[in-house]
Amino acid sequence: MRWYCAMLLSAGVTSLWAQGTVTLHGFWARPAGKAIPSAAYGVIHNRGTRADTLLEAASPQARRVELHETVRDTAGRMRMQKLERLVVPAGDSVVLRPGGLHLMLYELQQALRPGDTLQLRLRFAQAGWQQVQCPVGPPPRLRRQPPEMPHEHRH
Ligand SMILES: [Cu+2]
Repeated sequence: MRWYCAMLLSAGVTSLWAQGTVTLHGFWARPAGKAIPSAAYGVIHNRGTRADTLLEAASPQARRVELHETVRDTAGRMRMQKLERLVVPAGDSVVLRPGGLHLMLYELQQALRPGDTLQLRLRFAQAGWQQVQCPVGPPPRLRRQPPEMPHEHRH
C-alpha cells in the first residue's frame, strides 16, 4: 500500500509542475501621451519543466496590446513587426526590452505619466493569465533608489 501512495503523490507533483510556472520580473512601461502608443518591457521567466507560450496580452488602460519584435529590414532600417506568439523555453527567460521584443499598447485610455502604474495581463498556453503591475517611467535599473534606511544589526 505504501508504494501505491507514493506513486499517487509523485503523480500529483508531476501534474503540478506540468502546468508550467511563469513569473514576470522588472516590468515597466514607457510614458506616453494619450494619442501615442506606449510600450512595456520586462523579463518572462519559465521555472517549469515544459516550454510555455505567450499567446496574447491585454490591459484595462489600452484598447489593444500587441507583441512586437524589432527587425532590421533589407534597407538597414530598424522596424517593428507583430508576433502572434512567443515561446518561453523551460527553465529559461525571455527579455522584452527597448530595441528588441516588446509589448505595444495602442489607444490608451489616458496618458501614462511617470509615477503611474500600468496593469498588464499576459496569457500563456500553460500558465494561463498572469497579471503584472508596470511602473511608468525609466527602466527599474535607472530609477533613483529610495534613501537608504539606517543600518540595523540583528544577531
Ligand atoms: Cu512596437
